Amino acid sequence: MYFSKSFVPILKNNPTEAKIKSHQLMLRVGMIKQSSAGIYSWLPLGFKVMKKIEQIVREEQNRIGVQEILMPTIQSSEIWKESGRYDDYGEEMLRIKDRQNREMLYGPTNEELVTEIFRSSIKSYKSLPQLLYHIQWKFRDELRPRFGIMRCREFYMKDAYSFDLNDDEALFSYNKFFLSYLRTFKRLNLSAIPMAADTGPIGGNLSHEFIILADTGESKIYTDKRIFEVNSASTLLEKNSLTNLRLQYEKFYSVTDEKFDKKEFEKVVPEDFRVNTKGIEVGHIFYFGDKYSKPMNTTVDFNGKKVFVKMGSYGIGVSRLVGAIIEAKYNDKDEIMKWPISVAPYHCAIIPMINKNDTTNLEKSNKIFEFLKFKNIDAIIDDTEENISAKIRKFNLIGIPYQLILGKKTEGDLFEFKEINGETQKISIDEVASQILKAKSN
Ligand code: P5A
Repeated sequence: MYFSKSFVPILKNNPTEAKIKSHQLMLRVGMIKQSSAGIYSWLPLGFKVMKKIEQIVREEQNRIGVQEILMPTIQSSEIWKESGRYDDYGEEMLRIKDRQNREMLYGPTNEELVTEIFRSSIKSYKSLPQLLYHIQWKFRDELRPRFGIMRCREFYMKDAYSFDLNDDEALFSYNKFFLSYLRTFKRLNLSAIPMAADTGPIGGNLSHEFIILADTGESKIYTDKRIFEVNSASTLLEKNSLTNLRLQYEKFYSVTDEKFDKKEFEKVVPEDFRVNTKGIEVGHIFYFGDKYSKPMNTTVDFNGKKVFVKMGSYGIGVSRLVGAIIEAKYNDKDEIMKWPISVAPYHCAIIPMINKNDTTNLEKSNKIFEFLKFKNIDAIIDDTEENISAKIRKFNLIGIPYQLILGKKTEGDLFEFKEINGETQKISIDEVASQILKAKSN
C-alpha cells in the first residue's frame, strides 16, 4: 500500500475540540470522523485497529467454548416489557416506531433478546451450559457523549450471555469469562485490573469491571496497590484453577466508586497500600441469576421439574478499547504512539527519501514491501515527497511499531531499521523480517 493512495486524512495540528489524547490522536491521524454527536465513522486506520481487537476478543471467546451468533441492532419493545426494563431504561434507550406503528428500539444491550432466543429452543438441562456471544453495534443515548469513541452513543461491543442450571454452575461460567478477559487484555498488551463493581441497569449482585489505570479515565477506583502485582505474575493464568484465579484478586480490596466504603477501605488496607485513582472501564461482567429468566418465564426441564435458568452477561467495549490503548501507550514526552503489534494498523512503515529524478529508493521499497508481504508482514510505503524527518514525525504519531528508512546513503543490502521508540540498527532485510515476526509471535 502506498501512503499517497491510502485514505488517511492527517491534520496539521491537534483538533481543539478534543480534550484527551486518544480523541486528539484519532482525529489527528484520521482514524475516525464524527458524523453527529457521539456517532462516528471509522476510517481505514481506525477500522483496521478495531477489527484486529475484535478478532482477538473473538478468539478468546471461542477458546473457552462460547458460540458466536449475530443478533440484530433493532429490537422489539415486547421482550423489554416482559422483563420490566422498557420503562426502567429511561432516556438512554433510543425508541423508534416502524410504519405499522410498532414500538421498536435500537439495542443498548441484549439480555432480553438472547433470553428469548434461548427459551424458544432449549428445553432440557442436558443442553446446559449454553454460552453465546455476538459482536454488534449498540446505541445508548448518553446525556453527555464525550472523549470521542470513549463515551459515545453508538459503539461496538462484544456481549456474551451464559445459561446454567444452578448457582454453582453459573459461577463456574462467570469464572471462565473472568479468565478469558484476563487473557484477552494480556494479548492486547494491557494491564486491566478486575474490580468489584455496581451492576446498574443490568442488575444482579456479583459484578466486576475490568479497568485500565489512566488519569483520563471516567471510573474512580479505590484499591490495595498489591493487586497490581497479581496481574504481572507470569504464571498467573497457567497455574491457577478457575476459582483460585478470582481469589488471587479478591484477596485485595479493589472496588469502583459506587461500591466504595471508606470505613472498610481504611480497615482492610494498610495506609501505605491505599490507592485512590482513575481508570477506563474496558470490560464488565455480571451474574444476575434469574433476573431475566423469571419474568420472561425461561425454564429447563430438570427431572420432571421446571427450573428457571441462571444467567450472567459479559461485555467488552471493543470500540472503546481503541481509545483505551492509546491512553495507555501514548508517550507524551516524545510524542510517540506505539500500537501493540497484535493490533497495529500496519506492522512496518517503509520510509524512503524520495527524489523526483531518482526512483531507486522507491523501487527498493517496492521490493522490500513484496518480501515482507510474502512473510505475512503488513507494511505501508510512504511514497510522498515530504522530507524524511517530517515523514518520521508523522509515523511516530500514527504509531506503526517498526520503521524501515531508506535515506540518501542507503546502499547495498543493509537498511536503517528501528522500533518506533528504539535505536536505529543497520541490518539485512532477512533480519528485519525475523525481528518483526518474533515480536508478532510473542
Ligand atoms: C454486559 C454485556 C453490559 O451492557 N450487557 C451485555 C452488559 N455491560 S456494560 O458495562 O454496560 O457495557 C459493557 C462495556 O461496553 C463499553 N461501553 C461503552 N463504550 C463506549 N461508549 C459507551 N457509551 C459505552 N457504554 C459501555 C464499556 O467498555 C463497558 O465495559
